[in-house]
Amino acid sequence: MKNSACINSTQTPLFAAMPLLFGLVTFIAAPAAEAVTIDSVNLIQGYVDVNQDGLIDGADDLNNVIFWFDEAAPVRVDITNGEIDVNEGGSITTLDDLNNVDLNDENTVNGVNGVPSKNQVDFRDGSVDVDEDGVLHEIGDDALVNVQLFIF
Ligand SMILES: [Ca+2]
Ligand SMILES: [Ca+2]
Ligand SMILES: [Ca+2]
Repeated sequence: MKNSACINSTQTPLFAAMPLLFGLVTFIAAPAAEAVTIDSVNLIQGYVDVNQDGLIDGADDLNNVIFWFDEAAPVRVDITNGEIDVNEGGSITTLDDLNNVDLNDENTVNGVNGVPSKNQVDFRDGSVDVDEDGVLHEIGDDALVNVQLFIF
């Protein structure tokens, strides 16, 4: 008796939720081919904190990120464990360099939150040299908040 009562009580909400489920399936399936999403990340000591939890670890992965560099050409890269695999070779090496990458972030500017600002940075050995001084992993100088990434 107790079991059948449980089944009945779960069946009713499931039927009620069917139109919502079909709607979700349609929403997810339709735009997949041409979807372009924007993800907001933080840069910490030259590493990419993809999930913005303040830690750089195995959760900080993001594939098929598009960066523009030299204000002209786009390049597609992967982010793995917070480092940038520029040549998408599957590992981070000294070949993962890119000069004059254009980043847009919504950092605080003159005390106003959420103001988009443009930053030109270099990628060196898979890390982001935000102030382009050739010194990697600096605590203050190689950091940015709310960098907008384009994912294709
Ligand atoms: Ca993280
Ligand atoms: Ca690589
Ligand atoms: Ca630096």
